[in-house]
Amino acid sequence: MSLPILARSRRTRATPFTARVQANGVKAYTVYNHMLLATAFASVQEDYDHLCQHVQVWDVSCERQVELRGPDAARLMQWMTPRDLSRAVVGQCVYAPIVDERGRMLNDPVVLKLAEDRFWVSIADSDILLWANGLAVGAGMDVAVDEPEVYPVAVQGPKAETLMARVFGEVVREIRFFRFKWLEFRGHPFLVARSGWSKQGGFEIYVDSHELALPLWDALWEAGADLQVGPGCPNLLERIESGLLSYGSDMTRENNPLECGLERFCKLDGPDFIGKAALAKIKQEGIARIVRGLKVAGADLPDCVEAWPLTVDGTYAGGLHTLVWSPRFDSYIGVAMMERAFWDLGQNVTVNVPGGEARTAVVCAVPFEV
Ligand code: THG
Repeated sequence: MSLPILARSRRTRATPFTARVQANGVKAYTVYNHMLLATAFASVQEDYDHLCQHVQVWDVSCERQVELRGPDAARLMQWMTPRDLSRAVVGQCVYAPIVDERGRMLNDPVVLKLAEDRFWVSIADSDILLWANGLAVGAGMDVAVDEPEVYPVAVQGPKAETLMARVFGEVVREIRFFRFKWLEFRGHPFLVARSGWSKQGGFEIYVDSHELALPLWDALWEAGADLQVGPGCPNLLERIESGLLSYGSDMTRENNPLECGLERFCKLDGPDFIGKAALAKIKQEGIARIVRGLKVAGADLPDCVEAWPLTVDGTYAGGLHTLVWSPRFDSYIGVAMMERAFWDLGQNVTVNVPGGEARTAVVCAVPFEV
C-alpha cells in the first residue's frame, strides 16, 4: 500500500540531489531520518535487474552522519555498541549495533573512524544524535555531538569500480571492503568507502561540499554513459535476497541484537558498553525468537507494511515484517521474527494475511540460499 502524496515541508528534508532524483523519474519516496529516500524508479523488479547488471547512483543522503569529536569520542562510541572497536583503525568502517541499557536495538549504523578522536556514525532510521548527546551530557564527557553537512551517494553494481575509477582515479581499486580513502574531485577531498546497502559491490561517497555536490553527481553520470549508469535506490528485492536487515522494519527497539542474528557483531566479554549486563543475561538464558527467512506460497499478495501474524495450528509462531516477490526463487520471500518453538529451518507456518486470507510458508535461512 502506497499513499499517492507526500506533503513536503522543512521537516521532511530534501537533499542536494533531490532535483536530480526527480529528473530521473523517481516513482516513490519513503522518509528516513526525516529526509527523502527514493524507493523505486522504473519498478523494484526493473531497478533490481539493472542494479545486478550495470551500475547505479543512489542518493542515500538520509544515511545521516552523527559526528563524535573530542577527547571522549572513542569512549562514547564504544559505550554505545557491543561491537569491540578496540582494534578498529583510522580509515575503517565498522558495522556496529547500538543498544540501550536493556540490550535492545536502537540502530545499526556503519561507524567510520576518521581519527582517534573523531567518528562518523552513519545511522539507520532513528535519532541517535539525541541518544549520543544525552549520554555525553549525562556522563559529563568531553565530546561534541553534531550532524555535519554530509550527504552520502552510493555507487552500486558490478560496474561501480570502473565508473568510480574514471571519476576518482585508479586508486579506488585499492580500497578494500569496509575501508575508505580521501580522494580528490576538482581539488576537494571526498571520503570514498567500499561499502553500500547491496551485495552487488560498490562504493559510497560522503559528499561534504554543497558546491561540488551536483558537479560530482553529474560527473558520475557523464562518465558512466557507456556503462549504462542508471538511477537507483536501496532495492527491496536485492536486499531481501542478500539478507540485509532494515532497522524499523525487520527489527525494532523491541529486539536485541542476538535475536536479529547479529551475535557475531557483539563481544560480551570485551570492552564495557551500555546494556552489557542485560545482553549477557539474555545470552545466558537463551533468546526467545530469531530473524529468519520465509518463503510464502502463491501469488498476488498485498504489500506487507505491518507485522503479519504467523501461526502453527493456531498458536502464534512469529511475525512477518517484509515481503517481496522474487523471480529468482519463483516465490514470495520475506523476513520474519520467529518464536523459538517454530524457528527451525523447514518449519511450515501459516501466514495470516490482513483481510482474512491464509497462506502456507516455510522457514528458511537468511541470506536466502538458491
Ligand atoms: N551505508 C552507510 N550508512 C548506512 C547504511 C549503509 N546507514 C543505514 C544502514 N545502511 C545501516 N545498516 C547496514 C546494514 C548492513 C550493512 C551496512 C549498513 C552491511 N553489512 C555487510 C554484510 O552484512 O555483509 C557487512 C557487515 C560486516 O561484515 O561488517 O554492509 O549501507 N554508509
